[in-house]
Amino acid sequence: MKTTTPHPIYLKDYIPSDYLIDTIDLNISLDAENTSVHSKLKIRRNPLAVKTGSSKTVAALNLDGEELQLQKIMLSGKKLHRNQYKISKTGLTIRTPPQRPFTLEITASLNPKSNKTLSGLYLSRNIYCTQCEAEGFRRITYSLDRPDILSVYTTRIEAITREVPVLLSNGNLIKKGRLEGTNRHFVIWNDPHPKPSYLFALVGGRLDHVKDNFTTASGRKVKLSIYVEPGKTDRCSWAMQSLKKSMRWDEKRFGREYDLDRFMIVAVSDFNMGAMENKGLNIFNDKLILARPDTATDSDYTAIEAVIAHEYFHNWTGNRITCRDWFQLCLKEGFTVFRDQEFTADLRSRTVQRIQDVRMLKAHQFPEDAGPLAHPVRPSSFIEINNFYTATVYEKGAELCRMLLVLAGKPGFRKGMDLYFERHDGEAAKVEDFLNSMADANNMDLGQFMHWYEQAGTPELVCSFDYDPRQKLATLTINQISRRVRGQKNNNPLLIPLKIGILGENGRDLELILENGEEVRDGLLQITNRQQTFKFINIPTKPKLSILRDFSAPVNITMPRRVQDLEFLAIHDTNLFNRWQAIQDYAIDTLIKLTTSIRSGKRSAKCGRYISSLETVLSDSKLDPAYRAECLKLPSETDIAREIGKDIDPDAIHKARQQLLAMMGRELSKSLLKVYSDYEIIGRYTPSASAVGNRALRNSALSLLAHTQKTVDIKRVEKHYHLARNMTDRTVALAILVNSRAPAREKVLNDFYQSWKDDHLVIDKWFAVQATSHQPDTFNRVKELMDHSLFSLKNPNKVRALIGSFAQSNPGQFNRPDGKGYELLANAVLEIDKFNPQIAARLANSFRSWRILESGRSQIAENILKSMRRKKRLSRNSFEIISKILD
Ligand code: B3K
Ligand code: ZN
Repeated sequence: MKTTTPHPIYLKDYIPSDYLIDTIDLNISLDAENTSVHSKLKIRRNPLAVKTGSSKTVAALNLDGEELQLQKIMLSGKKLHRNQYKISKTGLTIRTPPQRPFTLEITASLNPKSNKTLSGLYLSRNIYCTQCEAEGFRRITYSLDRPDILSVYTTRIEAITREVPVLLSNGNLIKKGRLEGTNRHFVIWNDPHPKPSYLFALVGGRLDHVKDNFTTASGRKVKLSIYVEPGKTDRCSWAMQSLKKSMRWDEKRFGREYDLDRFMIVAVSDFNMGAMENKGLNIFNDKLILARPDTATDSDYTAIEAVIAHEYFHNWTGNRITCRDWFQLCLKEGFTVFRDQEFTADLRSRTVQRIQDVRMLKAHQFPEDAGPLAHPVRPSSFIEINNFYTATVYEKGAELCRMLLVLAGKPGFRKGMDLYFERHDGEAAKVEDFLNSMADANNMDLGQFMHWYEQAGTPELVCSFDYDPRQKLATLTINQISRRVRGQKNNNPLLIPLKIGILGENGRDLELILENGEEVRDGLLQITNRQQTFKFINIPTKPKLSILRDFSAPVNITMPRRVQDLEFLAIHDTNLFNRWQAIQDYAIDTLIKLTTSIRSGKRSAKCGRYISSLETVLSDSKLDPAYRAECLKLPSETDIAREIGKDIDPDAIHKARQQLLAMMGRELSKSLLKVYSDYEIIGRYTPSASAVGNRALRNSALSLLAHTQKTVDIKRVEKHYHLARNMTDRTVALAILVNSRAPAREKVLNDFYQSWKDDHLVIDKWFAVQATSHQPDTFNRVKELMDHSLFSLKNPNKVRALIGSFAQSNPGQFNRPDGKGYELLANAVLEIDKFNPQIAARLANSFRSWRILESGRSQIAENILKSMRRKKRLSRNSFEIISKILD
């Protein structure tokens, strides 16, 4: 908790550590309330340390440590006197350490049971587990808890055998045994790969596991295990399959093999985020491991596959080459997100994956970049690093890697990546190291590209496209505009790869020949200046422009577009991503018009030919069902608000969207009914791409039909719920009914509850579905559910399912004009902040777009935020978010 106003730290102030720790030997005796940790650190002066003062002065050694009870400290075998060190709330200082290498032995104790921050060592449903990234290791023992200190760890753990039969840590198992004459046992693990402290992990508890093997391309045999709570091994097979697919894919696509004898995954239920890539011992939120057709939905299955891949891929991008400092976080996170996106694209559908990634980027990263929390992909300062695990670092970071792929081509990108590993394996690197490898391997100049990492804000390309029939010339003019972001000095034009296509009358792609006769290969233009003009010759008739194909850069396009053009592209664009984009743009255009007419009190609403253009996609059986399902999804209410940009009335947006959905249900009913009956899957459940796609299409048909509110359509949903043979179909039907006033609403909610009340993961779906209901009783329900015996503010999954869903996925109900939604959120944030600042700060993020709301709501939100900021014992995490949101 902060006592004074916390200060930011700056990238420009980075200095190497004065000391290095070559080895860390830990001896940990587990106990719920009094765990003892003995550590032996081999320390030496860092040859790269920046010399300060006279050459005779020896720098003090400042070790990080929090919430630890120091018991004993010895330096090279001798007990240290009280005046030789200083202890504080944040660490331990050895005033004058020896010049020569020395060992430091420290014994300290800690209380895992009372640790509700879920950082450091804690208990999750009686399982001991750790979370060290970013700065949790300092809550386990005193150390140099920074990513550029790489040490070899040997970890001995002991505990009461009956209570804690399984004891795990990173690396290879060296020894295990019983402690004679006691009821205790021990294990010793050694991780031969030097690693930063944030990758340390330990697990202890009563756990079952499933085993498998993997033989790497070069013949190394790896033992794979997934550990779960007793009785849950029947939900691990998808996770295991996903792991093996990831290991093979990384070998094939990027030539990266696994490097230890074991790879272990442990699933725990109290976890601040999705998962953690600790070396050889990944720890996961159990939501992202456990799956059975009756308990997990298609989205759960695909998320499990992607996150297992993500954490596994970190073994190279993150663990083998780690970050020099936390400002370089995108070096491992953006890069690894890019890698997991590519994995899913290779395994499933590339177009559908791109659509989903772009939808996510626009939903989370674009608003972040447009609002008060905007920061560069490589931030230049922060107060609390845990606040910077953001959509910008992750998702925009991934987009930057993707642009490099577009610029260098697939083989070029691979060459760059290989060079990066050749140069930096085993090191703590910087963004520059990555870019230099890419540039050198491809003989490219990426100087201008570096600005992408340093400048916040989504660039805008203001475009115009003209045609001169006499000269058969099409002219594309592009103005690159960057928003001024507060506190940011530089605002340079960026290097933007812009993929385009020009379509002729018949919808076919025309050759792109520039005035000088040069052909534009793959439709790729490079934008480098503030203004650029491209003239294309031999264009026989008035063409249509398909711009930013495959979303080749994370930018906004502004250009006058007639609905006829959108309609044309929605039906004809040969680039399927852009065809989807045109459908989205057409929908947004329609929804904005509907919203405006609702606000101005007009009754009749029209939606032009948007619905008939959808019909052509819906009934085209040559198109992948998963793709068609994506096209049928309307932009969310938050997407519409983002496009409108100011003076937002969430009620009007909600009504407009509901109106359009009802129109779609009515006008498309014939095709929807056909889809519903054609795409029923009879056989066994599988989460394969095609089965997931078929279910998605069929379920969106079910949902659109239900928007008509006709009894027959609602009855169909009830039947769908009761006949469902998997959780995907069941939750889709449940959500439709909970969103309706159908008499069956309470009955199915109760049925679901009775069936799953003993399953903490499935019951989260029950919380979430109620929190996202559009019905006006939602606020009261959420309030009531917060007191439900199965709800707990201490469990992050519960908080996300109920409060997170309400605040982030239900704008209509959360933004109640009376401000009660805001109050509920503020109280929850303040309560959670007392014991878990990371989760509290994340939740506080939900307020970030308050300024774009209409004045009544924004005034209430502002007052509430101000009163939150005034609270005395606010954590550094929440303080940073709330004060930036208000600035
Ligand atoms: N590296 C972790 C995230 C750690 C978050 C710390 N607050 C999971 C991941 O991105 O792979
Ligand atoms: Zn990651």
